[in-house]
Amino acid sequence: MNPHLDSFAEILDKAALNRRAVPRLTDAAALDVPSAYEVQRAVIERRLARGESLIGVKMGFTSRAKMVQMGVDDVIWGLLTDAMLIESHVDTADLIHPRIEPEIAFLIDRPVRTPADAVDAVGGIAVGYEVLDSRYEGFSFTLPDVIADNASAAGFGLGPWHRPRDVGNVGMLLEIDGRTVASGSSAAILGDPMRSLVAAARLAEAAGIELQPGWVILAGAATAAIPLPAGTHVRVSAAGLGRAEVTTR
Ligand code: 0L1
Ligand code: MG
Repeated sequence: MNPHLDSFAEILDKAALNRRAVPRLTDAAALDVPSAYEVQRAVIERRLARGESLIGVKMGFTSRAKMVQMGVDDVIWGLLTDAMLIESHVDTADLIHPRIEPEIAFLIDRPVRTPADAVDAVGGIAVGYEVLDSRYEGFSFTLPDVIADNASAAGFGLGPWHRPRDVGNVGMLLEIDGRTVASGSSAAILGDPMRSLVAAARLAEAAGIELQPGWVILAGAATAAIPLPAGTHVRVSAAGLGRAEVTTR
């Protein structure tokens, strides 16, 4: 790998490990989207070298509002490792400036080699949440910056899996300490979260990665991401899918 790109991966990996935000990479150097994905991959390789394993992917910029905000017309993705899976607690001291958002998640139960395989490969659907934590100062980035930073992925949690069903337009809520702080419809996710799954399969094919049985695909958020303070109880829910909960310390 280009040593220049590898040094970017080192900066982002250290930022996450040290919980210290860094300036945007693009403040100091040019970075295009393909190179940014190389940096992302090198960040993940560092995690895998520490014993983590890949367990899925997360889709980003899946709402029209976020695409317009970033001036892009396509989704991005990041990779999920087992160390990112949150069971019931998250320690905000392990993170820089975390945010949380409600997600629809798909469980893959057979290999997905092309986008045509995606829909039939879904073995389960759940409501979940994603904890975002940009490694950049001020949670501020350009498109290549955020791609390099693994699409701000930090953690995620899941509610119970349900048999595949239509989740094209289900109401979703994000509550903190019993107060609704955001609400929306799964239709905010590319019009139907299933489209995000197909997009994940397209990006996977382009990257030469096969989506594996057992992998989780976080399709995207139905609402804006909300800052995640310590000492709170968060609940996300989606009509017909139940809920997922997390407590922060
Ligand atoms: O998961 C997402 O849609 C977010 C992608 C990265 C941008 C951000 O951190 O808001
Ligand atoms: Mg997300």
